Amino acid sequence: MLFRAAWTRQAAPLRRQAFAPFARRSVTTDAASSHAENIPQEDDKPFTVRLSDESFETYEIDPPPYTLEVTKKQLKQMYYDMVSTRRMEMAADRLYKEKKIRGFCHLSTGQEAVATGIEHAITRDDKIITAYRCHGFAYMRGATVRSIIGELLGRREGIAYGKGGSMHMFAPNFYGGNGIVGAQVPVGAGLAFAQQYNEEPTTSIVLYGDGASNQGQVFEAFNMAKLWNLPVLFGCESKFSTSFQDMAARDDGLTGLSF
Ligand SMILES: Cc1ncc(C[n+]2csc(CCOP(=O)(O)OP(=O)(O)O)c2C)c(N)n1
Ligand SMILES: [Mg+2]
Repeated sequence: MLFRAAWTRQAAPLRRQAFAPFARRSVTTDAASSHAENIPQEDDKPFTVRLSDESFETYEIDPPPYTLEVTKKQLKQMYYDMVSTRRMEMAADRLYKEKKIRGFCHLSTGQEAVATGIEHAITRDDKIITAYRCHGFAYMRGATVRSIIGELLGRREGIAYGKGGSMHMFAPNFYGGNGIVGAQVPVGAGLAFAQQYNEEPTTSIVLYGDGASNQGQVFEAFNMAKLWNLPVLFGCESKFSTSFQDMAARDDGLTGLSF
């Protein structure tokens, strides 16, 4: 009993914040379509990166700025984060194939830029919720690689004490890791509602896959978020080349709202 009480008080294994939150909000794009001139020698001197005109497709909304200020130090940190996430996922891949990870193992190989880019554009006080492909988000929100791999192996050192596995990882201001396709979207709208209700100057980032994008609860969450003007950003992670203009037009047609 004493042992159990001591164990439940054990702090979740989290990384110390690896980087200071950026003062400016920034976006990233692939290297081939972005362009930078007058790159300074110094690591911490900002310079301007110009994104390609094709970086954003929008529907009844202005695109974000096509230029961003960034330093070499920030770009190196982002690269480090993406490579660390990839290596962690490749290690998990190996352990799964060796049958050391049992049950589910949803990897985000190739999607590292999503978790990394989002984390570098928000603050630690903003909230993130996603579906089951969550290892990269847990890592970027502060979980150690050891605690993520430990979770996959069902170990007590895991970020959810070995009880959650691949789909159920949590960290401060990271609300999982959710296994029911689409269910995290209304929960995310609820997080944003709480932020608005408590007058917190923060935003919720709510991610879902293309597989959830036709669900009723997802449209209901969009609808309520717009009606209540909730501080929320919904993001669809699609591995297919679905036209987001088509999706936005469909959402508009169904809900009568423009986003
Ligand atoms: C409500 C519900 N229906 C079905 C499933 C089974 N299921 C697991 S993953 C998946 C596909 C989801 O695709 P997507 O959201 O695009 O995520 P991706 O795997 O492509 O990242 C389905 C249907 C589920 N987990 N929950
Ligand atoms: Mg998908």
